[in-house]
Parts: sequence; C-alpha cells; structure tokens
Amino acid sequence: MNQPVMEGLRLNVPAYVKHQRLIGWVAEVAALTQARDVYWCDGSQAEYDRLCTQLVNAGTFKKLNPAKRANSYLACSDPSDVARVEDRTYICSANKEDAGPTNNWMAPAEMRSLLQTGDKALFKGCMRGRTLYVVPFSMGPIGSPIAHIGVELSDSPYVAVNMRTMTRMGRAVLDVLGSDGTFVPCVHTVAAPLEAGQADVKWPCNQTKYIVHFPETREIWSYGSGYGGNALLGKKCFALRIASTMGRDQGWLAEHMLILGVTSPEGKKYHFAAAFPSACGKTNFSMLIPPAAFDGWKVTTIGDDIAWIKPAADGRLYAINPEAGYFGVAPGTNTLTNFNCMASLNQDVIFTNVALTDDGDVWWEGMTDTAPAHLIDWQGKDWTPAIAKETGAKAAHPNARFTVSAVNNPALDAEWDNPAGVPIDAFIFGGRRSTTVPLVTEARDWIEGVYMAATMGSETTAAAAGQQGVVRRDPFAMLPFMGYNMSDYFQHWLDMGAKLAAGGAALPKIYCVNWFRKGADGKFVWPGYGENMRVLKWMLDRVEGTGVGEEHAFGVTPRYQDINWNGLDFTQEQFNITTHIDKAAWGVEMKLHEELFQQLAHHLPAELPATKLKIEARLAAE
Ligand code: SAT
Ligand code: MN
Repeated sequence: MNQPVMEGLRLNVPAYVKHQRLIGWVAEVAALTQARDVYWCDGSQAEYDRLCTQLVNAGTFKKLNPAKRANSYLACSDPSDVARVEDRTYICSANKEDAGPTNNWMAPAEMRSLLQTGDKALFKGCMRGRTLYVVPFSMGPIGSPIAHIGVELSDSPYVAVNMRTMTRMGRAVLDVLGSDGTFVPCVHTVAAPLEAGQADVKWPCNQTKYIVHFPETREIWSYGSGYGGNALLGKKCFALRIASTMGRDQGWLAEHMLILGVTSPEGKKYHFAAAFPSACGKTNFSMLIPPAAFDGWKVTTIGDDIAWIKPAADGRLYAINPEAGYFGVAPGTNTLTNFNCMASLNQDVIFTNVALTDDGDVWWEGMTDTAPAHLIDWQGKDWTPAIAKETGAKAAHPNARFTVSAVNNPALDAEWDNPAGVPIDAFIFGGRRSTTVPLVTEARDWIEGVYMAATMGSETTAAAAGQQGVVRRDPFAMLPFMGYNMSDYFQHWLDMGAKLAAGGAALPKIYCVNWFRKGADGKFVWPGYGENMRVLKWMLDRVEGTGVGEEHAFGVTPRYQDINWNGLDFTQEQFNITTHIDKAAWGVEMKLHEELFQQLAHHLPAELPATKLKIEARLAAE
C-alpha cells in the first residue's frame, strides 16, 4: 500500500487502513503541503510515549519530575500563540447570510484560492521538512449513534499527543470507519516549513493565522497556530462550529456546555447541561463538591466543555460529551476551588504555559496562597514574588492550560462513556457579569429561556486574544463557536422546543445564572465553587415542583428563605446584592438587547422581540 505520491515521499499507509477516499485525501494533502513524511497514529500508549520523548528531544516538552507529576510534561508556547484568534476565524459558507453577522466570512472559492489553489496558496509547501501526522478521532464513544468521526492531518506532534487525550483517537476509529465511512476532514499546519539543514524552534507557528471552516463540505483548514482550539480541531472547530451546522441540518444540538449529574441521598439522579463562555468556570462547576450540609448529595462529571444533544425515542433530550479529556484553564485552580481537578492532575498531564518550579513541578497563580520563592515563568524567564510585584509578570499565562484524560477525574460519572448519553432535566446559561444579572433566574417557559440565552452578556477573558473584561453579548456562550447564522440558531432552539412539546415530553427547564456579581468593594459577593450546589438544589426543587421563587420582570428568582443556607454564613443583605434587579441597570441592559437584535435582524425569530416587549412592560410596571 506504500504508494509514492511524489519523489521520495511514501504514504506509509498501515495495512489495516481500508478507506480509499481517506488514503487519497491524505495523498492530496501530503502533495499540497509537501510534507517530508507521513505517519499514521494508532493511538497506543507506546506511540504516545514515543512522541512525547520526541517532543522532549525537540525542546517543545520538558518532562516533569516523575516523583511530583508522573508521566507529565510542560510545553511553553511562542508568546504570540497563546489563545484562540477570533478575528482570524472564518465560516466560509456559500452564502454570506448563512455565516451571519457574528462570523467572519469569505466566499469559499476565494478562501480556497488563498489557502489551497492560488499561485501563492498558503498551504503549498507549508509542511516542508515536517512529518504529517494522520490523527483519526471519534467525537463521542466510538460507534455511538450520537458520535461522529474526524481525521486531522497535522504537522504538529504536540497536536497528535493532545488529540490522544482529548478524543478517542487511533486505530479503533479507522476500524469503525471501515472502507467508506463518513469523516470530517481537518487539516492543520503550524505553517513553519523547514528548509534543508534548518534547525527547528521549540514552538513553531506563523504570525499569519487562518482558522477556516467550510460548513457545506464539512471541512476545517487551520493555518499558523499550534495552540488549543486553533489547533486541536476536534474541539471548537469540529465539535462546535461544524457540528452546529450538522445539528441544524439533522435536528440536534451541538453546545458549549458542561454536563453534570446530581444524585440525591435517596439515589435519584438528575442531569444538567450548562453553557458558560470560555474561562468562566465550566470545568469547576462540572466537578463541584457539595458543601458538608449537603450530606449524601453527589455531583458527577459527564463533560466540562461541549455537549452533543439529540432527541431520543422517549421524546427527551439526551446528551453526550464528545470529548474524552479536559483542556482546562490552570490559573485559579487549587484544592479549594476544584479539588477533583487538582486530583486529576497528579499524573499523565500535558501542561501548556504554566510555570516550572525548581524541583521540576508546575505552578500557576492561585495554585497555592504563597508562591514558590523562585520559578521559571511560561516565557522561560526567572520569576520571583519580588519580580512579580515590581513588574506584574505572571508566572503562568492567564490562559495556561492542562490537557488531561477524563478518566483521571475522581468525580467522573459512571455514564460518561454511555453511547446513549444522559437525559437532560435542565439547561443553565451563565455569563460573567459584575452587575445587573441576578444569581439565578428561572425562565417561565422555553421561549423566555431561549431569550435569556440569546441575550446573555459576559465580560471577556484571556481565552481569546483581544481586550479583556469588556461586556459583550455572547448568545448561548456560542458567539465564537457558531457555525452558521446566529438568528437561524435561535430559531433552531425554538423549533426544538416546539417539537419536544408536541411529542408530549416535559421540556427541560431553563435557568440563567451569574456567579460573578460584585459588591461596592469590587469583590465577588457570591462565594461560588462548591456553594453553587445551593443554587443547583433550588433548581432541582423547581424541577420536582416543590421549589418556591418570586416572579420579577426577567423570570423567577428564589427569595432568601427559599435556599438552604446550612453551614454557610451568607446574609440576607449579601443575597440581596446578588439578586437585586436594578431598574436603571436593566434599562441599559434592554438597550443592549435591542442593539443585539438589530445586529441579528435578518431571520431573527419574532418570539424574541415579543419577549423583550413583555419584559420591558413588566419593568415599567414594577
Ligand atoms: O478554544 S480553546 O480550546 O482554546 C479554549 C476555550 O476557549 O474554551
Ligand atoms: Mn470552551
């Protein structure tokens, strides 16, 4: 099977690969990119260890002290390549309207010329001197009816090893694909070709970056970045942008949501799916440990970032986590904020852009109260608390990440790998808002819930390049991840609700939460983390029909006495700060909703402006 595609290059196709279209496509991409060599990943531990050693030898990885972090590595990226690049991310649908006003768009032919076919096409020769890794992966349990397969061709061994942790990767996927199965083709290059004799750098990348999606042909082409969602194409590119268009066409949902299970002391189990923008605590929420007063209650993780949700024969929505690992934010994570996460990170971890301790371990801001006396920071410089005080230098980049397998998580749900998924009882939407938005609000019905999700705002974080801390509308926490027109997506959600209701099943309840409201002193009022269980419990009571709340303009919020405060010193006054509806602030907020609706006017479902009018009327009457 080792057909030569060009002078000196063999495709090295393993005998177990039977898929001629896949082989043909690998040959095409190898020829276009002029890769030096082709390697097919089998997903084995031996292969992972070998590639990690290769990355250590190349200087990309530093092996951590095995006595501190067994089988773990630290990678530090180029300082210009540290986050998703939203302004370089494109949805190249045939019609501009299908990408909608929230996405960058370019005509597919123009983009193809730029990337693949033009005289100076960027992918021509972009892998010269490098190995092309063929990375077959399943998003979701292999063979599950909710899962889908992708194949990423990448010239980054860092991507190959991260994909092994983040997805079900390797030979088993090709076995399912057989000779003519469907897969999403994903091409990735760091875009740093090596000429003969040229030494490589530790983190090859390119100042020019393109993260490109062709929704009609379900293809992904990523150029110039080796970092996170720009490069691990199963994650945001496939599981959200491409999958959202698949969901639109096939009647399901691909969402930026964690999935968690809550089990009562009596053994009754509920499932929540919760959408928050990047770096707003999804991983922490999905691994929450209930406070002592909630003796016998258990929270378990199904997923921490993405949910694929399909209606099942019983008329309910079932969710799977398409991923197999966590690519979580390290800074701020500690044994108090996320004990389960810290326990997950003891072994078999790839850390990116955290700091290195003198004894070969890792550290990041917020890991311990007292920082070590000396560190090597994420940029390879000496770091001490005194230097930090003087220059403000961070030991870890604020978007520093860990890559770890879900099976390391002590709170992993027994059903996390169930091909059928778990039934969803409620959706939660939350932004990072220092003002205005109450701690928790229940939507009175599905349409009001869709309105809440659609108009959600959040302060920007380090997860994306650009200004931080500014409030932007982030509908459904999907703004950077929508594969099609946002208004059509709102309609898709409304249609889904109508379809489920017509089938007679009880619709999941919808909640809007805000853990991040600040007091006059500029500090967060709500303690968050494990204490969020108190809010979850109120939602459960509502699902059960026993919980009490008070109606206001926006929805239904618990009164102080409706929440269990056992074991927490949280006064009525503090609670009022977290739930207060400030009329003036809501006046401003409604104007921002109006601005959003103007931006999204094309195809905006009439239900949304109608709901807005109702909220405004209620506000005026209060
Ligand atoms: O997209 S990433 O995977 O880099 C992280 C995020 O933004 O959630
Ligand atoms: Mn995310």
